Amino acid sequence: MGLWLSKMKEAVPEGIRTPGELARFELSHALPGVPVTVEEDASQGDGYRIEPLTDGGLRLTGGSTGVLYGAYRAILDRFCGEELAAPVESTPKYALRMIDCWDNPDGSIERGYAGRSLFFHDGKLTPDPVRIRELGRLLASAGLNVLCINNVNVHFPAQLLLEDDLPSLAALAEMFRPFGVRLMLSVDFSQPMRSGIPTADPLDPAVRNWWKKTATRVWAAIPDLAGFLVKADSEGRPGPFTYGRNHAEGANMLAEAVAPFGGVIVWRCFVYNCRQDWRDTATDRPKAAWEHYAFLDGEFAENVILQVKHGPFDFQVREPLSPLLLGMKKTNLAMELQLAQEYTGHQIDLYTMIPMWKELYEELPADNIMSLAAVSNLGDDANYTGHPLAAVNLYTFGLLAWDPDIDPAAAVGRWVRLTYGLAPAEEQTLTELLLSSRRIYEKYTAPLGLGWMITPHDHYGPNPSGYEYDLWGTYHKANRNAVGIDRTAKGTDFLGQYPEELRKKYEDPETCPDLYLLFYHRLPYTFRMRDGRTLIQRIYDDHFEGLAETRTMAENLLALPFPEPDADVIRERMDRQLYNAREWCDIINTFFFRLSGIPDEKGRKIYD
Ligand code: GCV
Repeated sequence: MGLWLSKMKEAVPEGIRTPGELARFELSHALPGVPVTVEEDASQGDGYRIEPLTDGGLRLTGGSTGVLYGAYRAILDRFCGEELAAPVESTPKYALRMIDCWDNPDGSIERGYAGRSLFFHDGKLTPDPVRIRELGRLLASAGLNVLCINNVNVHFPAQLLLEDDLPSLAALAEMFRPFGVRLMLSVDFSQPMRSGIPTADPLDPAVRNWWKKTATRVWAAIPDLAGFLVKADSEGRPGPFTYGRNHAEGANMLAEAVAPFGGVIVWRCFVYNCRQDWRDTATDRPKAAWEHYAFLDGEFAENVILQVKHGPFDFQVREPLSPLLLGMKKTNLAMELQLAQEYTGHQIDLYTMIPMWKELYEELPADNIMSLAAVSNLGDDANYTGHPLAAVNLYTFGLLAWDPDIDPAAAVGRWVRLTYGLAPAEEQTLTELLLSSRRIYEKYTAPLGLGWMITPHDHYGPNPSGYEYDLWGTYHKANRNAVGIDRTAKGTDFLGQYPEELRKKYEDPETCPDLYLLFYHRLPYTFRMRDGRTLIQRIYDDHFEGLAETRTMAENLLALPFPEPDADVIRERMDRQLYNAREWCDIINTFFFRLSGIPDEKGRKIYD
């Protein structure tokens, strides 16, 4: 077993049925010679307590899944060289710690950068049990407990998972059961129409009945299915709007069908006009989610969770926290993060996310949400995440979902120590490189919160005006004098969706934090920033610095003694990152120089 479980030498055998059995197996093989007693107490759920005993052994108590999390905690602590001096107790902050795979039945993965699907091949759910057991172990050891295996864009034949292919889904659910991982399924809101019902109207009795019968059949096959995940009325997917119904009516209809079985409906809030005319300046895409959902606060059933992307756009390098996560106090919320590096370097460029996640928590009270979800960065590559160092995002996401107070340096440092047997100074170097990687990527790509200067559709590499005259509502409006969109009360008033304290923090360009400046404001290139630099100079400086820092990062990274095959992959990807960083730096600087005609004060090479 590789990744952060590199020291686990024994594969999980077939035949283990429960998390408790697995906990005992893992402890006996990973900590031979350490006497551990394991006591299960169902009332503790995912929680556990580990007590060091005077004979050098451990007493582990916990819920039926808690003992497994406790076992991994004890094992990984020992692997990190941390001896337990006093009892530790732990329960997760969030009950649902979810990974959402965007895998299609043909084996492709939407926004996948680590190979093909681990689950689907040629239209069928045909996972390799050996890899599923490895994956189960990875997820459980990171504290993750819900896995949605199919794309939220439910393309045919994914619908068959609720029909003829249900037995394969049930078999997969069984494979994951010993790991405490429950499956979730993305469903097609219009699926009743496949059975000859002429509508998918959520208030139509035949539709309601179809979902109830379907849920009964599905939960009979998979009694611990976590629920359904739904992308409705978004980017061409079907949904309640077709029938003049709102999203509470749509979600609650499904919620009623799954409630008798303890299922949840995770309903995504990624709804916006993706056919916008670029000439239309009245519509401002970041406002869309709030406009569709805020007025429905309190209207959703108890077993509905609204899953909100962390920012109001779509996983850009820098976006403010989505206002929905602050404004819907009477609704169950999940925050959706994206481990798949769609806009953040395709698992070619280094991009460690936990510093960004912690920034979100500076404005998000942890209790505002009841679940964390992340779009998967997994695939069938031998190392699971394409870039071996991208696995840090999967592991640290698990730690964050367990405890959002986690210290980013400690989380990344733990992953480094578990993954590679490096000397202490090298561990420190790698930890620091990983922690700095997001800021470096941010510097050489779209500046100061602007976003969207990326190659359309593929989303790798620069194309400053690629989306400027497109349909997706993602415009920067750079001209010869100024750039950005005014989102204050004088402009689109997106900022008006926030509580007053945050409005004040961002509304004045003189005091708005630099890194969000062009998210909220339209400013002339000659605008004087607080550090005395002009806006255009800051754009040039950031890009040159980002490129220089990537070069230094490459030197330091490639000097580390990674084992093969990781060393090879890291070298090859770093070459591509260096190329990408140079393209970004030169193209963005050239773009702004050609528009503004303002030269770099430091006389560096920008292309005329
Ligand atoms: C699964 C963005 C991505 C799409 C993704 C969508 C979503 O638009 O580019 O690939 O679709 O977000 O989150 O639903």
